[in-house]
Amino acid sequence: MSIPFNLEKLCRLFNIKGEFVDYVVNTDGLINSTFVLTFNENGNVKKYTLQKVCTDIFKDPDGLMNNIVGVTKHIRKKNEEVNSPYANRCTLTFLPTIEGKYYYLDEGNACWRIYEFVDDVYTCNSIENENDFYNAGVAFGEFQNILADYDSASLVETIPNFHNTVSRFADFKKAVDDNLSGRLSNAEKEVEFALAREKDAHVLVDLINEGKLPLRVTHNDTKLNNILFDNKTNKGICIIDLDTVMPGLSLYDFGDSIRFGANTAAEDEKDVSKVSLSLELYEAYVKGYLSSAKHALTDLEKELLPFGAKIMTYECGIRFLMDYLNGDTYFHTDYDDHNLVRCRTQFALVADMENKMNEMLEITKKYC
Ligand code: GN1
Ligand code: MG
Repeated sequence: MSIPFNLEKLCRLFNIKGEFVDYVVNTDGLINSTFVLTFNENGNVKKYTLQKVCTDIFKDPDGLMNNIVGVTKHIRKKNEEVNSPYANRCTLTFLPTIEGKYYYLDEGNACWRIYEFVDDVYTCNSIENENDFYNAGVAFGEFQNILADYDSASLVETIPNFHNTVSRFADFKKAVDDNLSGRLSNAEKEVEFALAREKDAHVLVDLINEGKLPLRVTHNDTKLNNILFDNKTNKGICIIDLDTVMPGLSLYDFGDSIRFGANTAAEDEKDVSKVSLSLELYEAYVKGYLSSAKHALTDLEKELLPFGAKIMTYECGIRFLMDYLNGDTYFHTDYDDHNLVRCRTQFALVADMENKMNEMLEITKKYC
């Protein structure tokens, strides 16, 4: 990746002192650009994470950073109140600029921010054992629980209609009609799969409109690699990637975790025969998630958790497919059919979840 700006100069605007040592690029996310920078501050090695926020997608950096600063302060305060051993690493700590803002807009209108690097933690891109996924469930359940008393109406929607599956479906249909990339003929089976499930896209949106499901403060991008696990205890201690924290459904957060983490294959596995929902992993996550979140959730939310997993996987599949049809303008891609490959894994997982829905419901009931 070429470095579009003098990184060191940028850090000085956030009041970082010390001698700049080096940086590495972190390539985990599909949207923002992330760098880890090392400084030598009076003989101490100090690391910071610098991010360039993608303002094509996050159009209101001010609102976004207000959301994040409010929510991270709340999480820290709650951890301090209970003397959590992880209180100093329980959330991200953003640095203000010399002017007192939590981001900096450069000459090209790119938005930069810096947070303290969290030490003694690791991240996972896939699950090696059930206990790690149980810990992931506890961590996202705790995130939900801790934010249950935070007013979701005080947050801006950083991406409007982000998980509104009715509007996602309409955008998807438009992408099929427009066929901007001319690739529609490569994706006929996938388009048919998506169209056949239009009814599903309405279920949660209708329940919100009928006042039956509450909007909460949710993360909305609960991929496994958005949790920092403690090196010593393996507990998930800090939730990162907070750009999509906004009002949403608990089901979105639960569902997206299952979509990503309980899949027996990677999100972009080319061999779809490797894709399936691991019921063992599903159970490990539900058990962990409900152990920390169950008192914050309504009966209807708990009942709908398996459907949440299916609908989030479906939504992600239509987003990848839509981007493929639009000519790869949203997600970073590494090769020509990358978005189509990702769509196929998501739809294979949806199909497997449909077959396993009864088992998912039974498992969920055990921990409600
Ligand atoms: C994007 O950038 P990353 O990897 O955290 C996307 C998520 C998708 C995910 C699929 C803002 O997340 O919604 O589920 O890719 N984030 C945004 O891997 O669109
Ligand atoms: Mg993200």
